[in-house]
Amino acid sequence: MRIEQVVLHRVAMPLVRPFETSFGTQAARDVLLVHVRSDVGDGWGECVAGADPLYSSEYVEGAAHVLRTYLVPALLAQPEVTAESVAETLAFVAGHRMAKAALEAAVLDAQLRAEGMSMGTYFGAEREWVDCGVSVGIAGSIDELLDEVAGYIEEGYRRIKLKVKPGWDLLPVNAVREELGPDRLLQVDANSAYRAHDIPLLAELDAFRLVLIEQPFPEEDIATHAALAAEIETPVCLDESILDADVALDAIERGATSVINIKAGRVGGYLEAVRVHDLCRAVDVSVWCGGMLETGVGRAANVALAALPGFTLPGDTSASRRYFADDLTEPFELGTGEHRGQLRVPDGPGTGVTVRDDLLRAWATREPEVLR
Ligand code: OSB
Ligand code: MG
Repeated sequence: MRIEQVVLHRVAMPLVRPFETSFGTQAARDVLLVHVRSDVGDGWGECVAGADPLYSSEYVEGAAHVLRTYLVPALLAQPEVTAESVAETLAFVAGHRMAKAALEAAVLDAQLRAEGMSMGTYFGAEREWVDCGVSVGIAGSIDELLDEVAGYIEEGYRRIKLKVKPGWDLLPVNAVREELGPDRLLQVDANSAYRAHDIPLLAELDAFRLVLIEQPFPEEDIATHAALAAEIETPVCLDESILDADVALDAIERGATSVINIKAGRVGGYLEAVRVHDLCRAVDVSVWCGGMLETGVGRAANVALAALPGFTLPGDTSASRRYFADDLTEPFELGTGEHRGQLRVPDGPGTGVTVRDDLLRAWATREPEVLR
């Protein structure tokens, strides 16, 4: 295809409840959407960067800046673009994976819509429904946490993930495990909040039969994750550290991770995400689909990715209403009956969802920026 213009949209999406992690509290999402207009039609991609550089070094203003200054001009200069060529064209820019991923996703959406193929089919999806988990923020008290968790179980979620940090770990995890009973899937995510001297404390989590502990230490610190994995029975899972398929293989070989959280934004795009999946599958490492509080645009692509055969654990692929009263697209809703706790993989062309123009306008925080 030939890209005619790229429009950057900025939208404020209030969350149904504030989301607290070890790195901060978020009350709204500052969403950057990339709209590619080409000779074969349009496509949309969502940038998952947060408003502030707290989860990782990327943040939404930085992503918008690198898109308008470097990434979009590089694609506009190409006479012919395919989703498969985007990463190579953008490789001259170091890092900025979330910005690159959003642009690649928009090109892929346009390409697949033109071909009439769904993202699931393109990625190699092998199921029509995916198992859903929910990520539960740090709460004001253990009672509030138990209420929130009970609500999600009632809604059908198949796995609970608790955000933890020093001072909010053993007690809340113990309380939730008691409430859930021994069989429900329970895991924790520390978003890099611990240090090597916390290994003995983290080892106490073994008592709670967790599915995994996600990213206890800083992104760069593969060695301490390997040291923890050697000390505990609970599987160690990496999120922030896994920047691409090569890093994933290295971390696996060093014994730092035995499960991987795959987020397309973090690894620079859905194509690289599929590569991480394929590699993990080849070495028998389970993967699951992470989330970044996506609107329906990013959620649709995540659900398609989560339908690949190596995604053997429920993902952070929650229903739209877990975060938003109204979604930017048709909402994702959990199934019922045998599909309780699952989301259906969209089967329409591209992402299979449509951006609601009325909401895009109503919630816009700036004028759409047209780059050509
Ligand atoms: O570490 O997985 C994470 C949200 C924002 C940034 C990082 C993370 C998260 C979540 C929520 O845990 C995932 C979701 O439900 O979208
Ligand atoms: Mg995480």
